Amino acid sequence: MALDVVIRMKRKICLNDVRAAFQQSGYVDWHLTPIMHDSTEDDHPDSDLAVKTAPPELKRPPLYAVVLLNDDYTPMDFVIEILQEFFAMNLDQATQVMLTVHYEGKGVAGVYPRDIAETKANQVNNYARSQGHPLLCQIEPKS
Ligand code: TYC
Repeated sequence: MALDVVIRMKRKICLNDVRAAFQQSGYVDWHLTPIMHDSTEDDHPDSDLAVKTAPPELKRPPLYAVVLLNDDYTPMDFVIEILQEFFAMNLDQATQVMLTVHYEGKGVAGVYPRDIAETKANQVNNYARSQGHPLLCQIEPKS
């Protein structure tokens, strides 16, 4: 097999390893920007080359706040239950956030990468609707 073909295959295998490791990590929203830093056949057409791959550059995903909005009808206990069930707060934390929403109009239930924030907000809205409450949950880019 020609040397350049071997080099391309090795490079592909390295990248696939990196991708596989990230898929296995379960972290959904990391942006992977691998930098190819190989010596290539263009640099040294006939030499016996080792393949060197730079470590991947990782960027933190943009974060979004999941925000609860106040209304006049949703019972306070229901909001506290939501904060405990969907945002893993204890009773004191949940009560504090509920009161912030009640007195200030809105409050942050949690901060997550976009996909997770959207999922949480949808879950909260669907659950509130299923129980007959008008509670509104939305996401906002974290400032
Ligand atoms: N204002 C509501 C009441 O007085 C309570 C409430 C709190 C509603 C937070 C929504 O996101 C909310 N029953």
